[in-house]
Amino acid sequence: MSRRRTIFPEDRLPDAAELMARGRERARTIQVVPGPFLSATGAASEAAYKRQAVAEGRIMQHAQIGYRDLEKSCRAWAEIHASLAARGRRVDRYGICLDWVMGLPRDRRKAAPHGTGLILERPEDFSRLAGMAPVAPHFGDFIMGFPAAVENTAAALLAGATAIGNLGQYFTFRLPAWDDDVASTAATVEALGLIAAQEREVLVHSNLDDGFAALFTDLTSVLGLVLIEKHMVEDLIGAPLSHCWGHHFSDQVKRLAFHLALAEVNPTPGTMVYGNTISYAGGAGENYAALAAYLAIDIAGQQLQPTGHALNPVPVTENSRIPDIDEVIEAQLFAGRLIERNAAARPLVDPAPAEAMAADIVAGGRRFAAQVLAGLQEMGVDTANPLEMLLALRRLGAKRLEQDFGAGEPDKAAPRGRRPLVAASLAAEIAHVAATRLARVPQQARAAFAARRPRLMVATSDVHEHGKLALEAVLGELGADLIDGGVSVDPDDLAAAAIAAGAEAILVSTYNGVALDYFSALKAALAAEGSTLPVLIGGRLNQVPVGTNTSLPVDVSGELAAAGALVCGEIEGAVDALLQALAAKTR
Ligand code: B12
Repeated sequence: MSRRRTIFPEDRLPDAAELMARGRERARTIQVVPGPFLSATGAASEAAYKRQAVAEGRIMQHAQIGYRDLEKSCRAWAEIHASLAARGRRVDRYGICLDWVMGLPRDRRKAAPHGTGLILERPEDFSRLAGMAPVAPHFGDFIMGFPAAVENTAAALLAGATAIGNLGQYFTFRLPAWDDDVASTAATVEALGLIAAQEREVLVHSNLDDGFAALFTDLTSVLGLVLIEKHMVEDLIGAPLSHCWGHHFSDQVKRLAFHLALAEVNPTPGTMVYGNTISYAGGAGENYAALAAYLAIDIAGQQLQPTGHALNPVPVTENSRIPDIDEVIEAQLFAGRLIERNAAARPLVDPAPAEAMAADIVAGGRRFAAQVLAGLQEMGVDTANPLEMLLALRRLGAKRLEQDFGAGEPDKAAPRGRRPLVAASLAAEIAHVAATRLARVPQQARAAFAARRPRLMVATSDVHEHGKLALEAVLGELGADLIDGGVSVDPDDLAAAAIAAGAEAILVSTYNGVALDYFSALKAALAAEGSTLPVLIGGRLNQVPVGTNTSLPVDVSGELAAAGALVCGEIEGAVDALLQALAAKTR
């Protein structure tokens, strides 16, 4: 088989030029319709507004909202703006947290398992939401990168959005029961064509952490991807590309260094720098410390090298549930005050260590990008064709891209077979979680587990993979025979794979607020094959109750246990649960 065939087994792929032309054709009738934000500010686009704020030396703020209930989301849109204005502060932009079913074609949404986010049923709903206050509407999650990319992008433009995404999600997100990545890619290329043909400047937004940044072990790979995305979106399609990043950037020097590196390679104004959400692991007080720690760096970053990124103060409740409106307001007030209080601290910041690291990130990033492009060409991928480029990157995935093209020197002991030039913080953080959890497993249980050596399949129901990685590290250390069940796996596929692989139990890590539906479907699929394999489940075990539209999902641990799941709050809980379940099976 030719090397091209290993990536593209299809005889024919959709024609990228035709798709872009179709997007351009749509732009004859679909152009940005200014809403309250553009009208009130008089800016031609959010990019222009950002450039103006940079010129004034003003640091902008971003809030993330999107409750299942549209009425509540509209209320949030108006209330957050009004509360801040009443205190003399400003929220510049809102990111809308849409539900994952929004990525599916409209007629497939009802039947798919719903998460916890907002569902905008009709194009008018986009405009209604954006009409609630003069704040820049940023439609990111589940707009682009999915089969519904064209209809969603059109609705966002008509609602006055001039920053639309989220290209990062294209690379890693899989929608439930949707395997047609060619259709998703074709729709994305057409939507990008529609954006490129807008009369106003419309930023294509890409959240790097939603994509491969959550999985790369080297920050040079992340920056290399920025360069490759720019090649695809700006050079090949002709739309301006804006980057967001931050969830996984916990190390403060690396956070500042990445900011400086990104500024060097992408002069297009950034959408927002995301909060360091993975540092939220405690209660409100502890999370406020995490919030202050990353905001201080992001403020220093904007003082040293303004990029137009709005700061994103994540409410301190976000690790336990979706934050409520008053909690979003509190976090915004906190950020506004911190920006003010830190204004005079600029001379105290010595950027030298971050600048040196930024130079390494840029140099390594350029090497990674060049190696990826050369490697793809060698495989027979047309690197001047945006559809082939997108699809090849998605299909190769983060692990292979880094293994084959990473900028670091080969090193068999390193996770991707290469020593990272500037190691991403995440691997160390997952190793820390695993070590802490492992230390809590009693000696007796360790011995029993090692002697039993159970064959276990570990999988996730959605994109959240860190719980799975930590779980695998602990169970592997304890001597389990692990089988990778995959990420974002549909329950029927997981049941079939576990039975085929001879697994003795299945461990599911789930976060998207689908725990009960997922477990029920998995149990039914196992039963249909006559299997009673034990299923352990952990992560965020909540769900929006059926028949309600509540914006705060409720805990379903009790229902899960009653339905027969082995519910695990923490990793160490899995050890005893497994030993007992397997002993009961043997009896
Ligand atoms: C990192 C993160 C992401 C990353 C994931 C990157 C990746 N590739 O893994 C990114 C940025 C991509 C992301 C995306 C989204 N996310 Co997110 N994300 C998080 C975050 C910050 C951390 C979760 C995590 O990995 N923790 C690290 C693990 C190791 O720790 P832990 O969760 O405490 O887990 C412990 C135990 O639970 C146990 N465990 C976990 N699983 C299992 C399983 C078993 C069997 C056992 C025994 C134990 C076990 O292990 C750990 C140690 O003991 C949380 C908020 C938070 N701070 O917790 C939100 C959060 C989970 N995300 C959320 C949402 C809504 C989303 C999106 C849908 C947002 C959107 N609209 O786009 C998308 C998902 C899209 C999709 N296709 O699925 C929500 C879920 C809401 C809910 N259910 O109520 C949360 C809670 C944030 C929030 N408050 O809104 N996210």
